Order: sequence, then C-alpha cells, then structure tokens
Amino acid sequence: MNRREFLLSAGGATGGAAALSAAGPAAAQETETATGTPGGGGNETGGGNETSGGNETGGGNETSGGDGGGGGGSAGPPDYGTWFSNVDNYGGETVDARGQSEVTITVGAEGNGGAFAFDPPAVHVDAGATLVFEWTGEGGAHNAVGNDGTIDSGDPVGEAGVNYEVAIEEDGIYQYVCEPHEGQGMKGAVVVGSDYPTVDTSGGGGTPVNPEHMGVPFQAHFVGISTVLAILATLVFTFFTLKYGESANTKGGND
Ligand SMILES: [Cu+2]
Repeated sequence: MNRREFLLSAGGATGGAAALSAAGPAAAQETETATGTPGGGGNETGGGNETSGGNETGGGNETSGGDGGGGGGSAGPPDYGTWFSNVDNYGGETVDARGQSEVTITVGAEGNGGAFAFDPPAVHVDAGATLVFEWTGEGGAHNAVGNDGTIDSGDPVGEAGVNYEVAIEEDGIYQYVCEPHEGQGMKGAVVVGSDYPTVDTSGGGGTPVNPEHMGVPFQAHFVGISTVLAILATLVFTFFTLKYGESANTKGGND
C-alpha cells in the first residue's frame, strides 16, 4: 500500500467514522424525538395543571378563613342562616329601604305555589321605620309572627288592607312567618339598622388567632424545646472536645 492508498483508505475510514458519528447523533436525536413524543404525552402532565384546580381547594381554605372571621365582619350581607331555604320568592336579594320612614310589605303576594308570599321577603330598614303590612286579600287568611314577639299581627285575617304596622327600634334581624302557610314557605325577614349578623365575604384576613387556641396541643412545643436543647448539647460537647479532647494527630500537647 502506498501513501496515497493509505491516505484514501484512512480518509475513507475517517469518513466512515464521521458517517457513523453523524448517524449516531441522528439516531440519538430520533430517539430523543421518539422520547419527545411520549414527552408530549407528558404534556398531559399539563393536565396536571388541573392540579391548579386544586388551588380552588385552597379556595376552600378561604371558606375556613371565613369561618374564622365570621364574628368580625361588618360589610357582608345579612346572615339569615337557612331561614330562606324553602322560600321560593326569595332570590338572595335584600331590598334596601333604608332612608324611608315607612316601608310596605305585601302580605299574600304571589309566590310559594299561590298567594303565599311576603313581598319583599327580605328588606333592610332604618331603626324606627314603620313597617306597613298590607294584605292583598288573596290566598286566604294570613298573619305575620316572629318568634321573639317583636313582629306579631295576631290571628290570621283574610281581608285586604293594612292590617298591621310595627316600628322596630332595636338593630338586628327579625324573622317572621305566616303561621297558616309557613309550610309553603311564607316567611320573611326584616333587617333593622346597622348592627346585625353578617355573612363574612372577605375570605380570610380575619382577626389573628392566638396560636394556643388553634388546636395545637401545648405538648407540641416540647418538640421544639427538645430540638433546641439537643443542638445546645451538641455545641457544648464539641466545644469541650476541641478544647480538652485528644487527637490522633497530636503528640501529647505542648510539653
Ligand atoms: Cu299566609
């Protein structure tokens, strides 16, 4: 073999090696591409973004925050509890009648499967405003009776007209029913003044809670105390070992 043939063959071998090495990464790339496709399936791990829907579970934390701050809220809507759960003509609205000295509530309005409704079912008035209960004459005999006696029109009556008036001086929420039609959902509520139970909508940020009242057993603090003591013991032991202890690398100290 002469030098030229050697160079040619060597070049061919080099070229072959280059081709191999070129094919190698290419194959590797195809492998990576093939891996990339399942990786695209891994984009369905992006379906794990629905784990961010789990953040709405964190919204559930806001619910618990709402529970914590329930007492302190002042700007939320009136808290009727479950009072209106069976009242068809209540749609979540409290009619704002503040600033009016007289507020009319219709008795025997359409609703709850007949003329079995108070209208508006929920109304907000100033303290001392006169509530004028006006009967439509429909739906039979009605009355308006609260469980604390503040609102009490007496026995049910059927005649149309203003059959009852009352002015409430004390702030609060006053719930009342029509006794003959309470079962149909003929119920109402009057919010008086500015001092009344509210639904806290702030979603957390309530009054800071004393950690000792958060349900953590006091014994849990001993875990932290023990940890600190253990660290201190280690530091003291290290100090005395370094200052007075012997080392395999020393030959009897300074003497
Ligand atoms: Cu009634």
